[in-house]
Amino acid sequence: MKTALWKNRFPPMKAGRDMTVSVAFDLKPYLDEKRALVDESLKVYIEQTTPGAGGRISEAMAYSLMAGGKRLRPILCLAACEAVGGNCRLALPAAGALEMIHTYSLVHDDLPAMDNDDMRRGRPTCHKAFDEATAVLAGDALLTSAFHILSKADTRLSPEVQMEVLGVVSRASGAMGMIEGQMRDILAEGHPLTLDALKALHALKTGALIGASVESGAVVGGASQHERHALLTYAEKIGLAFQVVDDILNVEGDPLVMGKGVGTDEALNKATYPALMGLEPSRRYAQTLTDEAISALFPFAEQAAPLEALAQYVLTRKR
Ligand code: GRG
Repeated sequence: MKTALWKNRFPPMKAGRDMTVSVAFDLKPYLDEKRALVDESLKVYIEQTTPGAGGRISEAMAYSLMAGGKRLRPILCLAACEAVGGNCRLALPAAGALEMIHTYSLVHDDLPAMDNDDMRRGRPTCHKAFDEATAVLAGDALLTSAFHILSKADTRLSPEVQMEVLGVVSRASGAMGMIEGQMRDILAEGHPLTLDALKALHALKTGALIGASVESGAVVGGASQHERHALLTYAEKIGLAFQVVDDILNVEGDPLVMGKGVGTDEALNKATYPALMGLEPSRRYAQTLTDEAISALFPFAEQAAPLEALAQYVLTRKR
């Protein structure tokens, strides 16, 4: 992985005249360290939330959860916590819960009633490896286990902070966020969408959970309102960039690297950024969104180096 170069910006003056002090930030060891932390916690959370359950349901949950996802949402959560000066270990329950919710959405999205996909994270989808009923239940269990983890009393955090995180995550994953986005996506099938409608759909479908990842980390880290607002702007921009890149990868990505099929959007005649704007304008748009996300990190100086590198990662990812 390339070394991300973080620039300590002074307030922007005129274009091309911003003073910078460069600090090298190597994202790969950071990602490796945080992924290991998240994976370790997730194994514990599955065990904690499935005692008494039959082996099949915890097996199906673990099958999808431990299948090698990028862990982008939990790592954003930990990085946001650190950007505001918090201890990222305190954000691990929120980070794990967000990955469980994300994985549930993938398991359900892959079902025949939705996208009917055979491959996910480089292996057969949950309903292919088990069966449809088990996949429905495994998704349900991942979602409810996530809230179980969030609701466990944690003496290291105040009850107010825990309640705030519960509110942030439940809003983003429910009918005010991801579910409404998915509903709009389904309703849009066979209907042309305007670019604004597409952006609004994605702000809900994928943006809401990415926003909640950053926001919950910020809350655990003790962010001020000003810091929380700046981080929400960052999250909004990278959430949209994530989706634009996802659409581009669906056109020109390598299915072997991505662990899932490509060309599916065009086959289904789906509204996507490349379809509505063209491929090259979509690339430029993703770059602009990334630049805007990074600008929003200005108040955090060096502490936001991982968030800046993560924004670049979202832009340049190949899977
Ligand atoms: C509640 C059923 C339901 C769906 C919610 C998020 C979502 C809507 C559906 C997921 C399907 C999908 C392919 C969405 C497009 C963008 C996306 C979320 C891709 C997968 O996220 P990555 O790339 O995946 O972070 P990994 O596997 O790395 O975690």
